[in-house]
Amino acid sequence: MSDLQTITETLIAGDGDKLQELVQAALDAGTSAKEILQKGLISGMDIVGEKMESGDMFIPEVLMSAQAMSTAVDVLKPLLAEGDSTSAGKVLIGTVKGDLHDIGKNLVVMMMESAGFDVIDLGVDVPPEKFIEAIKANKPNIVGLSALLTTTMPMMKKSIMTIEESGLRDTLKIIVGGAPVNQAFADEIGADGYAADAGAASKLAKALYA
Ligand code: B12
Repeated sequence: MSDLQTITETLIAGDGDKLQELVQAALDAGTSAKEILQKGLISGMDIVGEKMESGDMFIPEVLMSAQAMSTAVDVLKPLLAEGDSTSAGKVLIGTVKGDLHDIGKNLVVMMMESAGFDVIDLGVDVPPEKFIEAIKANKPNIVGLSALLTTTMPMMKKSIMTIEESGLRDTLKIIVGGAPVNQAFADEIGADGYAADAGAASKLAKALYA
């Protein structure tokens, strides 16, 4: 089995300590942080999702994989940083109300920070009113909304509408993302942009703020 396959298997098994060791060993052997993230970890979470859907894995096991993923990302974090920090602007981000998924959002935060953005992370299950309060308090240039469930996608629309109704829409750009989200949905709900992954998200934020 290749290093990346072993990483994927260990992520699925939810063994965080072993996973950290394997990630470090792969780095030491010369595999790039990006490759480990994409081909070892994110592809592993996709398999976890499939197993969850088919009933072969249950929530506690999925949570163990999610926690293992976070510890592995901690090892990769310093190496994934893009490096050119030109004080890009301020980003406010959160997973919308009703949705507790944050692994992808946390990766977006990491890439944005490493691209030089000042990021305020509101966490998960963020109601529209909390976005409004935080926009008033922090005056971000960009607001990022994350959703991983088809049932919480409408909450993205609600959040955008609430921002509009509060008269704050013209002061910022809104970007959206998460596995079930796509460009067509982003257009439909009036977002300014959509990105499929964390790297694309930070490029999009730069393009919109420039
Ligand atoms: C881990 C996980 C969980 C964990 C979450 C732990 C955590 N701390 O996040 C737990 C166990 C809590 C969980 C719970 C549930 N989950 Co879940 N979960 C997953 C799983 C396996 C992986 C998600 C993940 O982390 N992917 C890896 C990251 C890196 O990818 P990502 O999130 O897509 O993020 C990337 C991009 O989308 C993008 N991005 C993300 N956010 C943003 C934001 C912006 C602004 C931008 C620009 C880009 C961007 O960049 C990211 C990085 O590249 C997925 C399956 C899957 N393959 O998606 C199911 C999945 C999302 N879950 C699912 C379900 C059904 C649930 C539950 C309802 C299960 C239940 N019966 O209770 C609950 C809901 C809880 C809730 N209210 O949120 C379904 C959703 C189905 C659907 N159509 O809606 C999925 C698809 C599994 C499946 N195949 O059935 N889950």
